Amino acid sequence: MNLRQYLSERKAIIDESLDKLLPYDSEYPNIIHKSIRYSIFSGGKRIRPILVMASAETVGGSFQDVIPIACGVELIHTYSLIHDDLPALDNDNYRRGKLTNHKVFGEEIAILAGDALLTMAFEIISNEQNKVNSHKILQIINELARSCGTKGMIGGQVVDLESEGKQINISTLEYIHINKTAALINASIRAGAIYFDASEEQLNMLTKYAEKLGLLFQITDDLLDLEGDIKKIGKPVGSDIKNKKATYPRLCGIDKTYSIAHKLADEAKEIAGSFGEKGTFFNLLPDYLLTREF
Ligand code: GRG
Repeated sequence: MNLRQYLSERKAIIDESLDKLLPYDSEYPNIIHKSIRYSIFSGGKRIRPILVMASAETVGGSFQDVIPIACGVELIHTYSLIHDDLPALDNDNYRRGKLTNHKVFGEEIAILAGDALLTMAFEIISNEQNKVNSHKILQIINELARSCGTKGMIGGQVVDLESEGKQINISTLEYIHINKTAALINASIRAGAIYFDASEEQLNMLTKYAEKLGLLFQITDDLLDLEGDIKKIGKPVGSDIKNKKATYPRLCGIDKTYSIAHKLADEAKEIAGSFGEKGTFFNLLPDYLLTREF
């Protein structure tokens, strides 16, 4: 498998599906649809939706069937980015190489665009009820909702905020990463598998994999914020330092952070190995994350 080609083909499928699912700029009230489309089509990697599709295939399903769930996950992710960039939170001017949503549309519209994306995600996913057993869709909605709530992304974000400028220990840092970043990644991976009736054993393995991958993803994000190339990551480096964020490099130093990241990647690959041929993408992804430039 050529991973870069695979990622770019899958991203194109998601981009096309999002384009079909979202209201056009021309639809009334135009400003909110412009704002939503501005952030959705600003060049995200689509990692989470790709994970939904890949996990469906890992348990023997077809990726086409989970595209609406995959798109829903990207809407949730984009909502979190728009809100995270707001002046009340990170107050960032750039994201994915473009001005942040509130810089273009104003804070009021940016807040509403985030709210709309979160609710539209569940509207789109619940539309799928006709296709499969509604019990599965309900379980997916339940897990996704949990992953974005106070026991997931929001919980992680709150502890992240409370930790700014403070000396925290490694278990608090892990709590932040596991909830702020890994929870949605975990729910994405589980969603694709749940849709295709994965066994308890398969789900347990995928969950263990997702936990490693989610932490690895955030650690590589922290490293990019410190050492990345502004042109490639699309936003100024050093924003974690500016916002006095708790990160692995700040707590453990760069060398130790790299060794933690490599250990997580090895553990994730070992788990992916148990899926055999069908787990090829999951097997290649950790090393790709270790060397990613954006
Ligand atoms: C709901 C306000 C609010 C916040 C929740 C998820 C989150 C917490 C904030 C978003 C900012 C952030 C640094 C999140 C950590 C997860 C992460 C590494 C996001 C970037 O994800 P990528 O690299 O982004 O997949 P692209 O641009 O490729 O979609």
